[in-house]
Amino acid sequence: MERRDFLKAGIGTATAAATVVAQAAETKSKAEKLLPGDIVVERPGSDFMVDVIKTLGLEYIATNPGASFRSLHESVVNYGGNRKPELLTCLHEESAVGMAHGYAKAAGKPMGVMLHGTVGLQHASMGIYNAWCDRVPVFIIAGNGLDASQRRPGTEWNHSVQDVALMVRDYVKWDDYPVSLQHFAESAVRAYKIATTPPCEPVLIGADIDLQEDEIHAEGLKIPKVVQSRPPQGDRAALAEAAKWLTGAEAPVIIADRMARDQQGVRDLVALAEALQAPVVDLGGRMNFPTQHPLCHSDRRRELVRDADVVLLLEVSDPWGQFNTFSDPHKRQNFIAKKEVKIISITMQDVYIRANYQDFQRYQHADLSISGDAQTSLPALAEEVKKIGKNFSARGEKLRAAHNTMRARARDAAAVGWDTSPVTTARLTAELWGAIKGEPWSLVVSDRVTWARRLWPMTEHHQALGGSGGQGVGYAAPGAVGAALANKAKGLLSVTFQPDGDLMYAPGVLWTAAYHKIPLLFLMHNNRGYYQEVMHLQRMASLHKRRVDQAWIGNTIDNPAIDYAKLAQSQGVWAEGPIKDPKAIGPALQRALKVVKSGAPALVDVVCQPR
Ligand SMILES: Cc1ncc(C[n+]2csc(CCOP(=O)(O)OP(=O)(O)O)c2C)c(N)n1
Ligand SMILES: [Mg+2]
Repeated sequence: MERRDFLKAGIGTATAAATVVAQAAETKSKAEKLLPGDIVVERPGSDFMVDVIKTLGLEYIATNPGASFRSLHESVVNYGGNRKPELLTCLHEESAVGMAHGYAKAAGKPMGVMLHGTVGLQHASMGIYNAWCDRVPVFIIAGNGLDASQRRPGTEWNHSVQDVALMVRDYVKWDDYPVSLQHFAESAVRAYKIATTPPCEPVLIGADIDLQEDEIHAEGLKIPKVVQSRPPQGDRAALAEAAKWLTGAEAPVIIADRMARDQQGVRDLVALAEALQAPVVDLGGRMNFPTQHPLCHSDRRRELVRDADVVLLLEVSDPWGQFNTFSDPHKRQNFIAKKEVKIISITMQDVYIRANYQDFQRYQHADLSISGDAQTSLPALAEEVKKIGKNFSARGEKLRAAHNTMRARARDAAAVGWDTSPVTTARLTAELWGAIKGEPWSLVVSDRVTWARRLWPMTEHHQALGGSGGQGVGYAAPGAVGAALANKAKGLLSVTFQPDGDLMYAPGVLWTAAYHKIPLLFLMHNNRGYYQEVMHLQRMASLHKRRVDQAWIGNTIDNPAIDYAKLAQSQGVWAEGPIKDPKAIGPALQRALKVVKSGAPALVDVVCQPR
C-alpha cells in the first residue's frame, strides 16, 4: 500500500510502522536544532548535580524516565558520559528500587535511583519500604517542580508536589529538598553518609526542575568531602558483662539475623561461637554463619531456646518471636523459654524506630541491652570471652553430634517425594546444587525457597543475600538482578529461585537484565499460584467448616498457565520450560549455565509443588 493510499484509508498496516519510523527520524533531526527563541543553557544546574553524584562513587543509577528529571537525565548521559554512574533502564520504578536493594547487599554500597517525583515515587514506594525493613541503603533522587509559576501547564502540575518525600517519609532515614545547588551538594553528601551508617536505610533528595534546568549562576560552589562514619561498637563494660554471662552459662545460644555485612562479620561470629562453643542459630536476614560448621544449629532454634539459660541476640529483627509462640488464628501465646533465661541483645534497633510502620515487632525486654552495631561489637566481645579463658570443649563435642543429626534429618526430609511431578522444592534445590557446586556461586535471594540454607554448604557472606525485608512480594526478581549486577564485577555466578507470583508484579526486569547483560540464572519455583495465600484460605475454610477445595479461587495463576519461558524469551532472555519431569532439570540447568557464563541472564521454568 502506498503512503497516500494508507492515509486515505486511515487504517494501520505494516506500512504504518515504517511511516512511524520515518516520522521519528524527522523529529530527531528537528530536535537536534534549536527552535526560534531558544536560549542556550551552556551549563545547566544538573551538570553540577552530576559532579556531586560522581563524588559519591555511585556506579549505577536505576531509573524509569520522567520529565521531572529530564535535565539531570541528560546531564548524566552527555555531561557525565554515562559512566560512574551509568543509567540502568528499568521498566517499573519498583524494579529500580528492588534492583538497588539487592545490589547494595551484594556490593556493600548503595546504588542511585532516579524517580519521577510523584507517580514514579508512588510506584517505587513498596520497594523503598522493603529496603527500609531490610536496613539497606538506597540513594534516591526524585525530580519535582516546586515553583508553581514556572510549571508547564498540564501534566507537570499533576506530577508536582509541595513535599515530594512526604509519602515515603516514614520509611526513609532522611530526606531533603534543596533550593540551591550548594544546598544540593551538602544534602546529597549528608544523605549518602547517613544512608551508609548502620543502621543503613534509604534516603531521598529532591531535585528541583528549575534548579536542574537553569544555568548555574552561583560562584564558588563546593562539594563537601565524603567521609563515611565508622559504626559504633557497644559499650566495652557492657560487652565485658555479656562475656561474663555467656561464659557462666550452661546452655548459651547465639541468634543472628541482619548482622553480618561482609565476610568479616561471618569470621568474627565464628570466632565468638568457637570461643564459647555455643550453638548459633542463623535466622537468615544475612548469611551470618557457615552452614556446615558444627556450631551451626539453625534448624534447632526452638529446642535450643527452650533449654537456654543465656541467649545472645545479634541484630534480631523480632526478639519477641524467639521466645514466644503465637497460635494462628487463636492468638494463644506461650513463652517457651525458661523463666530465668537471661537475654542479651546487641542492636542498633533503638536508633531507627519510627511510630507509624510496625516493622519493629513486639516489645521484648533484654536483661542486658547493648546499643551498638553487632558486627562492630563482636571482636571486643570475643576478646572479653577469651580473657575469661574457660574451656568448653565437652559442650562442643555434644553440639557437633547434634549438628550432624540436624543435617541428616534435613537430608532425609529433602528426599521425600524425590521423583514426584510437580517437582518438590527440595529436589529443585538439589538439582541446582548439582549444577553450581564447582562454581563461585551466590544465591542472590535466599528467603523464598529455604532448602538451600539447610542443604547447601555455605561459607561465604555472598552465598546467601537474604530476602525482601518487608515481605513485600515483587522484590525477588529485581533484587536478584541488582545483586547479580554487583556479583558480575566480582566474577561470581548468581543464581536465584524465582517464585511465579513474585515475577509477575513487574516481569519487565527480565528485559533490564538482558539489555544490560547481567548474568543471572533464574530457576523458577512455579507453583502456578500465590500458594502462601492458598494456605491462609485453606485454614480459614477449615475453621469455618466450609469447602477447602475452593482455596485456589483468587489465588491461582493457572488456566491459562503463564509460559515463563516465552515471557523471558520475548524480552531477550534465553529460557526453557515448563519442565515437569525432575530428571529434565539437570540437563536444562547445564544449558542455562552456559548462557549465564557467557554473560547473559537465563531462565529455567519448573512446575513445582506448592512448597
Ligand atoms: C505486595 C504484596 N502483595 C501481596 C502480598 C501477600 N502475599 C504474601 S505471599 C503471597 C504469594 C506470593 O506468591 P509467589 O511469589 O508465587 O510465592 P508462593 O507463595 O506461591 O510460594 C502474597 C500474594 C504481599 N506480601 N505483598
Ligand atoms: Mg507461587
